[in-house]
Amino acid sequence: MERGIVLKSTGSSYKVLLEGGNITDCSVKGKLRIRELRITNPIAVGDTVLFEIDLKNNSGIITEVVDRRNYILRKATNLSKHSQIIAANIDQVFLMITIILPETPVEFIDRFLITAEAYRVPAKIIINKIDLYKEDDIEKMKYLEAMYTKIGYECFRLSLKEQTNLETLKELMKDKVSLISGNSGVGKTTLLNSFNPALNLKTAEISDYHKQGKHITTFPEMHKMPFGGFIIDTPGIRGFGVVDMKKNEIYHFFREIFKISKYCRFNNCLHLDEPGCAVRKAVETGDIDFLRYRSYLNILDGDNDKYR
Ligand SMILES: Nc1nc2c(ncn2[C@@H]2O[C@H](COP(=O)(O)OP(=O)(O)OP(=O)(O)O)[C@@H](O)[C@H]2O)c(=O)[nH]1
Ligand SMILES: [Mg+2]
Ligand SMILES: [Zn+2]
Repeated sequence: MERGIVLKSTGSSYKVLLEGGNITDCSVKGKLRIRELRITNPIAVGDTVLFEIDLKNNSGIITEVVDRRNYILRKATNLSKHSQIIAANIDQVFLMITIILPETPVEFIDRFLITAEAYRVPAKIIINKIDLYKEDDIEKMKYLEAMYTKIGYECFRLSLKEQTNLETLKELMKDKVSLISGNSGVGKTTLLNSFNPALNLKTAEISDYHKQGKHITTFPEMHKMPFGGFIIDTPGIRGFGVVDMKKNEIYHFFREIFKISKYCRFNNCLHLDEPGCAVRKAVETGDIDFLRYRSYLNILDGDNDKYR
């Protein structure tokens, strides 16, 4: 029996890294015991698997997925009851955003952050393409930076074009398993290529017309870094379907809202227009940023499709 880590999954075949450093293609024979029925992919990138070598085909047959330390899920589609594991056994997630080309909506950021919060995976924000920003964009960047830093999410400015702050990020990712997520075209794959030019992964200019990325990366894939650690590059997503959160649970994952909610008069307060709501009061005084509150309201509203 061999043991390895799944680097990539394309549905029926898996690229597995063995402890010695070799890479083997594996498949699954028959049915794996699936613990969670509503998950579309029983084996995900980052999973540790046990497999038998099939000498005939020089490939492996996965027989078991070792218990996960953690994982991060997103909904397959809004209406679907099924979820997809984006990756398993991760130390931290980085959300890469850009102020322009493309513009990352605040609600998109918040959907991602509450998901990370729900799965208890530390999240940090990378603001890329700072070389492109004019005065207005810089103002906007500073606003978001202040807003997220205040509630405890570290933000890092980056320009992959000018290679600014690359070393800081490298230090953060060294010897860890990091996942990078974000809209298509923000520069996720470019970051991996900057860290390891030998990877030579495919990237593309964003479209002139739509000012959006072209969904160049199509499957999540984990890459070993020359400085130690792994980075999981993911396909750009337009939106982030928040998985199965109950209405009265959503605010638990907005850190600053949760903190203040204990001062609400009613303990079943949803912070809409209930009397004695401390959250609404904090929004009025500016202690809670209106943009965050607006994200909360939209997510509560269940409008998952808007940012998909
Ligand atoms: N000006 C500028 N362009 C950048 C920077 N980083 C990346 N780009 C460009 O942005 C475009 C998109 O980069 P990708 O790395 O393909 O983006 P991605 O996030 O992997 O996109 P998907 O795979 O579609 O999700 C490429 O043309 C990059 O050269 C940067 O810091 N500044
Ligand atoms: Mg990419
Ligand atoms: Zn309230």
